[in-house]
Amino acid sequence: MQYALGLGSNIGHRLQHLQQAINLLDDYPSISMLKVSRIYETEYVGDGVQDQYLNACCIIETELSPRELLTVVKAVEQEAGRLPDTHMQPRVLDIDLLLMKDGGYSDQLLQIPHLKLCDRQFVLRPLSEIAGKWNIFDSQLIVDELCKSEDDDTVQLRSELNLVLSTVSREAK
Ligand code: PH2
Ligand code: MG
Ligand code: MG
Repeated sequence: MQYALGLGSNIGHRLQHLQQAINLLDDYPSISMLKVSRIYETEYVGDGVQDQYLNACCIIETELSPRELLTVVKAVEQEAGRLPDTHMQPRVLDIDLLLMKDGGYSDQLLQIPHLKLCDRQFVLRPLSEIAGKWNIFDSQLIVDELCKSEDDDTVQLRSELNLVLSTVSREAK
């Protein structure tokens, strides 16, 4: 099963936190990191005022169920130094389950597609680079159709920043 994940950070060394997320997920035994987007500097969306985020997306391959994967990403957020109860507050690392390549999932705790995916350009911009043709489950839309790349200066490509995929760990798998 392929999942698209969203990564965000707006505290401290943001790039390092995103890279740590990529490394920890890729190192996880039953997860393979397939694709990583470029990095965007994005204005905070939500109530109140917060510092800007760095946002990126990645695609992983795994046999983990959505709930099992949620447990893993929560552990990765914690390992990167995220404090508990920081929902909608500034955080060191946020990892969201955005989309499944073929399907969706819903229970009381978790919904895929992510409920706010369709109106968040800070997610759609990086996501369209690596999953532009993916279907938004239960709708007729694909990611590219929701992504408004032009004229949105709240989401800026930081082309000088890059997330690295470790070839060593990939070849060993
Ligand atoms: N995440 C949020 C709320 N607002 N804004 C930006 N720019 N980037 C985010 O990752 C983000 C946000 C809740 O998860
Ligand atoms: Mg989030
Ligand atoms: Mg989250």
